[in-house]
Amino acid sequence: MESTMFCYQCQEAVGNRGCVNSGMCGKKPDTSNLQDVLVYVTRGLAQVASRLRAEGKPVDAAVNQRVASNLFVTVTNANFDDRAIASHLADTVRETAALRAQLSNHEGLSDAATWEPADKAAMLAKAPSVGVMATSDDDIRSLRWLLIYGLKGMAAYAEHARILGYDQEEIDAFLQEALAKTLDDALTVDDLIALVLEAGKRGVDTMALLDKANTESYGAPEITTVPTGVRTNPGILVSGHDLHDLEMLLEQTAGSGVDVYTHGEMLPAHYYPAFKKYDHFAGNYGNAWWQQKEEFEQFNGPVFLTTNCLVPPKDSYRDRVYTTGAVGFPGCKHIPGGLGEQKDFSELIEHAKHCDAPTELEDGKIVGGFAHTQVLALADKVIEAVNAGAIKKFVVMAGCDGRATGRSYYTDFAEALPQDAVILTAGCAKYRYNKLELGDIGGIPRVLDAGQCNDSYSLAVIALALKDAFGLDDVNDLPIVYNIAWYEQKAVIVLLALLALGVKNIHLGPTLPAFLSPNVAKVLVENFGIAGMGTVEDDLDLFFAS
Ligand code: FSO
Ligand code: SF4
Repeated sequence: MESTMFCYQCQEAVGNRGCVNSGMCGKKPDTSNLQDVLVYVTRGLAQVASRLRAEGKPVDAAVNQRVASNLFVTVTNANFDDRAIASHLADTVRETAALRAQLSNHEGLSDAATWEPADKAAMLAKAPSVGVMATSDDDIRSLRWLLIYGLKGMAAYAEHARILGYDQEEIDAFLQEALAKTLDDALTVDDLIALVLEAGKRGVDTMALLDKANTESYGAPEITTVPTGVRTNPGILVSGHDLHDLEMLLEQTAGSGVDVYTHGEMLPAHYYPAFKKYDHFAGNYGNAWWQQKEEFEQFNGPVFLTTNCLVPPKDSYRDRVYTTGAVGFPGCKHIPGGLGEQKDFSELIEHAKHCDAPTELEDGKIVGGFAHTQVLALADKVIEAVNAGAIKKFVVMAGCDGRATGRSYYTDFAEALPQDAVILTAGCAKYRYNKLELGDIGGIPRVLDAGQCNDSYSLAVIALALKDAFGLDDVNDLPIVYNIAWYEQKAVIVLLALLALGVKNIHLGPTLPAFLSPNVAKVLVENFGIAGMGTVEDDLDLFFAS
């Protein structure tokens, strides 16, 4: 059958090669193709902006936001709405033309920076010549898209920080320069490897910026017990990663008789002091993103997606799904509001008032809030437990969850860990084991959840602090092993950031990315000891051999 699209950016790529007829995620060919073209013109805009900087001219903050938000729109499970994507595309082309006019030197500008499509048909027709398969060399293609996917993750985190009023010109300038370089056919494999590693360093900076934005806005996460049961009021379920959206919704629902629950990656919002004052912030409902079809159905009230991961909704509850920001789905109500603007949730709140209370899925609790400030406050206790031999090893099991059946490995692995091992986690990967009764070691829980996927940064801060506390020269000498699950492009920047921090021997599962060519995979294996996932037994032997 003839291919109508090509996408291999996430862990669900068909056959671990690529989705060619339609996405496992539900993305249709037109959507995928429009996303490829949106990325292409964004690379063009980035080239013009980088040229302007090189000419010593200032680049408006709106350009930084445009580049980052366009990339965010193309992250897996964010936007399925062709109309929205085509409109971002047309706006970008127009803004690029305006910016181009400020350039003194137009020589060598790429097609991406100058192309102006007449309509949507022209956009779609462009896709095959600008998407993944437009690069013929296996290794250049692999590195180019590894870089672009890492930049998508970085862009998403930069956007979260920007929304809270935090940005860094150096981060945006690098992001755009690196994007522009993906248009340069003169770059060699070595040049691209250097850029990918540089992206990792900038990924650390971006996550540090977001950590600062989150903690200065909402306080440092604290150890918190989050209920997983339901109350009797109608509710609104908030998913995704955007804390500012949640804050605005909590403000507007106060006193309305509507409770607010978190889903998936929004769970860690409960750990922030600023959100504890809302009595109607009721708890966490359900599990990781991929279980939403059943869970949204049973929630009965409106569901609000602030970022990915959205699964194409069933007809039975589609009218209850509201999106905002980078997220979109045809037929779902999109709540507008840009940087610094208040969003109006009155329609969503009115909708909730006419819905039944959520159906109870469970009635337990999840304990979390072990971001770096909290763990470092317990440092003496942790160091004592390590010195006394009560804690033999920390196992970093951060990352993403997903539908692949092989991911039951992570539950089995967590259950089979020796009793003197502590799990450090962040991201939605934790739902594979955060409701198990794994106990504690001298009062230190055996699952320490730092927060969302971006809070993997916290785990790195903890590791670096422990390295200093134990007087070690190398972070790899710590009793820490890395068994990470990945799904989409934010996990790519997290991985590159860990590599930039010098972390070696990371095990990545449930499959290695389809976008790694054999040679690029070899570079990662030889230089960083990256390995895939084995069986629970083999991996336990490997990790606990010494
Ligand atoms: Fe999960 Fe989705 Fe947070 Fe990702 S909800 S999978 S890496 O978007 O971002 O961890
Ligand atoms: Fe396939 Fe993932 Fe791309 Fe969706 S995002 S089309 S599942 S590779």
